[in-house]
Amino acid sequence: MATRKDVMLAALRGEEVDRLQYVPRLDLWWLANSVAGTLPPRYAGRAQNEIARAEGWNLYFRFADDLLDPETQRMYVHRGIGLFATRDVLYDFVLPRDVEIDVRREGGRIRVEYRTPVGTVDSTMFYDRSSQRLGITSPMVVDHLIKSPDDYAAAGYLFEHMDLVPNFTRFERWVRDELRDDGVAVAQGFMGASPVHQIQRDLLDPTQFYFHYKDHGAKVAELAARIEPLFDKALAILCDSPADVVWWGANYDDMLTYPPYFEKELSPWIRKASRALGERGKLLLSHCDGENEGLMDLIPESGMHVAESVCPAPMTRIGLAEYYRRWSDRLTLWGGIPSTIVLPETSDADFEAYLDRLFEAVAPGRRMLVGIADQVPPGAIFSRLQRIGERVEKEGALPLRVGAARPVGAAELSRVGQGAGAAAPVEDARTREEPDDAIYADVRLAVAKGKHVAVKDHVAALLERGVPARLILDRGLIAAIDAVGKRMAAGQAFIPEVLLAARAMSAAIGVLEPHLAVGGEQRRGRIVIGTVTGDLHDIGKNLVVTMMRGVGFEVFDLGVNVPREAFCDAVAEHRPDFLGLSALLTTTMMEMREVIRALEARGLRASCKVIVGGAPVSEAFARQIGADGFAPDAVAAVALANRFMADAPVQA
Ligand code: B1M
Repeated sequence: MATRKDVMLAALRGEEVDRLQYVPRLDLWWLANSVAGTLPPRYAGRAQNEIARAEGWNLYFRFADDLLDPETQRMYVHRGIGLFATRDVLYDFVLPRDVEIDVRREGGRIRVEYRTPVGTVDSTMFYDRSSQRLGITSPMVVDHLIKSPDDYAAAGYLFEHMDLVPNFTRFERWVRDELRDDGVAVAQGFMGASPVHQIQRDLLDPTQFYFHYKDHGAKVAELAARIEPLFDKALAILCDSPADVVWWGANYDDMLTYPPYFEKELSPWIRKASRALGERGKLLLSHCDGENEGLMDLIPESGMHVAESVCPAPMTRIGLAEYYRRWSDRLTLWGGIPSTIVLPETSDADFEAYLDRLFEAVAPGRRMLVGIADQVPPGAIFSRLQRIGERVEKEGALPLRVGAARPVGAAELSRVGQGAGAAAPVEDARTREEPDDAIYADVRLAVAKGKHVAVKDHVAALLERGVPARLILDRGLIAAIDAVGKRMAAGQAFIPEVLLAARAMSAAIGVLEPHLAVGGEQRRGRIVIGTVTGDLHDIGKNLVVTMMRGVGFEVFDLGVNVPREAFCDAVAEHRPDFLGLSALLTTTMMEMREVIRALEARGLRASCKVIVGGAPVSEAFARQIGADGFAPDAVAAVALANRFMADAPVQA
């Protein structure tokens, strides 16, 4: 008789199976609720796969190890350079003998220093009780290995002299003892799909990566070339291994891994790894949990066999029907249920309606595994997980009947809460072309091209010609950054372009600033900003910071995981015009309300406007928690702040 594993594998391979497979991913939910003591009462104290077995669900075993246990921490100690020693890894990595390693722990921080013969590099991870309560299953890197161009040599040495030795024993033991035949064991390859992506994901601060990629492209390429033999070796081991499915690459997103970059730096490696694994009868699975609108053709063209954690509208812009229509002839989709619909914020009726449409959206159902994407969140209503299982059982016989094919999410294509007016073009008198605008052409071009050195010369030249600083700012710099921002909002420009333009803008403002002050110009405003406590996502927040700085705001960036008291202290100290709060998790967005309450309790609420943003945040939510404004993206955040400044009474 076919086991669960046989059927799941067949479904993943795109072979005929008699029904849809339901494979929720429980690790985050399980960890957070075990720690909080809030697992459903009959499952108190039970392991995540025991729960899945008891419910009759297929197992998808990702780890939820106790990372506060020092013994377990050892498996993650080199997480800062992207290496794990967990049971799903099929090799041991052997670090060069002449590299001294120093590990220091302080509070939740683990700092690892690598002293190589050509220099010393270090990275710091963070994991504490609160991370565990949130269900976070791997330590987060908070200080990256490469901090300056000087660090490339030591990083290169480390990777070039490292070795990988096959070790199938712990994987085989894990499969035999824990997973058995109740699901598919996915072996862990690299989280980066290619050496360059590995540098981006693990070795550099995510925002700095784009600057390094532009400014130190040769160094990035050289480091990638030094990492490449390790990737080749890992791939060879994985090809020879007992694994049927290999996880290769994670967290694609059309902003982060924007289309031309994905095509140049990631696709060739995914193609190569898929081909090599495919020839050995294995599947390459990639974690595709991000916004894929701009990657809809590139992902299937990359040759990957399975796109896992596919997270459709309303959490992203693409509905499930479109995903299935455009991808299922070339790869297997796994996911399809956005995690927000199993949360109490979604009504029972909307939850059921989503499931009604799901079966139509993925008809006839081949090459589809139903899962919650990216995974089951801590606050999930357990009975909804069961309900999905029941409906898949009842209605999931294949081939699914093609119904009236009402595409899932068609009405929800726009992201939740894409606020009215907030994304409207930034249009004011300054951006309009004037006949004499030609004199600002060099400044504008330099900003648009991100030339942060050249732009200073162009600004200085205009000042020398006697052009007033205010006009250079308005007609040169701000006009240019507005144009870049609009291109980004229209999907024609990508993160790096915006970051580089904003950096050029900042450099130019440095030259202009003394002249603006002499002219008694009005200051552009001050903002304190941070990602709320429990949330470590900072790429979007950093983009807001860079744009704000770019247009001349004075920014106090408190970083990530910021406690509410720290926000209040900073507001009391800096007296900003705005407090900016960012959150990317449905579990942490409620913390924004707590920050606002804390401001009220300290008598600081009236002193500044509170602006909120982040993927799950919406205009309605902002109103509900008493924020003053919401911006769906960095461009809108600047526009909103500018609007508030224009409305504000002139300061004495
Ligand atoms: Co995470 N992650 N992640 N993650 N991650 C999401 C957010 C998720 C939606 C993925 C999914 O389910 N499809 C999901 C959250 C689900 C939910 O709660 N609804 C998720 C999860 C579950 C997790 C973990 C819990 C996973 C785990 O541990 N098992 C974990 C949580 C860690 C923690 O924070 N406690 C985690 C970890 C990570 C990585 C470390 C791997 C990495 C973060 C790296 C970093 O930030 N330094 C990561 C990434 C990259 C993502 C996705 C793929 C991309 C996020 C991103 O940077 N987008 C994301 C998927 C998604 O969003 N669809 C996902 C690009 C960025 C430019 O956009 O951040 O939206 P965004 O910012 C925009 C706007 O939102 C806005 O402007 C920005 C620029 O235009 N904006 C503001 C943002 N802040 C603003 C503030 C403002 C105004 C506008 O005013 C103040």
